[in-house]
Amino acid sequence: MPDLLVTGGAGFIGINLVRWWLDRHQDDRVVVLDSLTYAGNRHSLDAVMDDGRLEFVHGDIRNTSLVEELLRDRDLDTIVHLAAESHVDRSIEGPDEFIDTNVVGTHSLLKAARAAWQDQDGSWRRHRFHHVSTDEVYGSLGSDDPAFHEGTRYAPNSPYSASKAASDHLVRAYHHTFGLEVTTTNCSNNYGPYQFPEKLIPLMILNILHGKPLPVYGDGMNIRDWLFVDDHCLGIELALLKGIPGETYCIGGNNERTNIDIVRMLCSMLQDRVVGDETLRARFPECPASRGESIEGLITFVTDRPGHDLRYAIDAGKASNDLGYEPSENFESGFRKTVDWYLSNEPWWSKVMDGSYRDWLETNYESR
Ligand code: NAD
Ligand code: TDX
Repeated sequence: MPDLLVTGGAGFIGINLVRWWLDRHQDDRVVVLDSLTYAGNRHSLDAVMDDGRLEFVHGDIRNTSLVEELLRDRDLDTIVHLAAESHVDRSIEGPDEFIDTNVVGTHSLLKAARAAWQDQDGSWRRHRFHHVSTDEVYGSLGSDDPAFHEGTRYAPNSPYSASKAASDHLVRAYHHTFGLEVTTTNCSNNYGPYQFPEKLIPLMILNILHGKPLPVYGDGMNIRDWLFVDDHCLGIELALLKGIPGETYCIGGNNERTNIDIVRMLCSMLQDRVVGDETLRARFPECPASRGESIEGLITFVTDRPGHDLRYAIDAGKASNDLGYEPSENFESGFRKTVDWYLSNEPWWSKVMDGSYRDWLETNYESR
């Protein structure tokens, strides 16, 4: 069975994947490599840290010799590469970090993998490099266009998606030229526990609870295909266990919704929850529902994101046929689980947002 290096394992999808993997693969070890940017939170792994099979390394994927050393010393045969700068709006404000981490960082990781896994005579040890990418590399769909699939032409529109597209091409090139055994998954918008509250769903949940405006970009009619994070973890697991080196797999949730529908759905769900729960009304006095007012009144249409892609949708037919992938979470249940998680985990999001984890880290971890 594989022993994994999970890059970006202290981020949203990484935390969920580490938990998913350790639960289902009793004989495997997992090493998390994460540089703990604003989006990384080592404490999110606390619940699984006692498991002797998990090790956390505070370090950067751009440190090629560190990665090579980890792969050799820990005898790791699989990389699941999640580490990235992941927020589109930040890539518009400042693209440099996206090129450094997503492009240069991925290349650094590929070099380390090759150095550790390829012998002097050119032969390879057993290995797999799995690259986690996004549907955004395919650009934007019109309302009636067929969904993205593995053969869709790349047409990235933001500095974020362009940096992810570049990383996909580097991964492909290392397979084609050097024989590195790679698989890539391109997935749609994830949601679920531990997502940093800058992304649409957690941002809206927390703004609702605190009675802050709900900023909807443009007319709110942009469409995303929402994927519950556990279904994404299943897709990654299947690609690792059954995927063919050199292949890419599109992973989606079969849940296309407009942004305004998502926001209204969260308003309605939390309206019912807060009105019907005295404890929530006491915890969140600034939420309009705590004063008997409508949460929807917080919806505020704001200037659109520059270059805002209209629609993403995934055709996961290949993953379904070749890997047996089927998303299991339906939209309503996934949303309910997510809202429940944020209501039950205030210590997590309040610390993430006020940066107190970061202060703690600076005094407790040496950077590599
Ligand atoms: P995230 O921003 O929540 O987490 C990223 C993690 O990477 C953080 O823990 C951060 O500290 C770490 N990191 C950043 N730079 C690093 C570096 N140089 N070295 C080591 N670690 C570093 O991101 P996420 O939402 O968990 O996304 C994970 C991956 O999945 C990304 O590659 C992203 O492009 C891709 N993806 C995400 C979504 C989504 O909806 N969230 C959808 C499709 C694809
Ligand atoms: O405040 C907001 N208001 C708003 O209307 C925010 C933060 C977002 N939006 C819109 C923009 C998008 O149409 O909601 C949609 C979702 O936005 P994000 O959560 O920022 O996600 P998106 O830009 O679609 O990208 C996400 O999915 C693909 C992830 O952040 C990427 O990492 C992933 O590759």
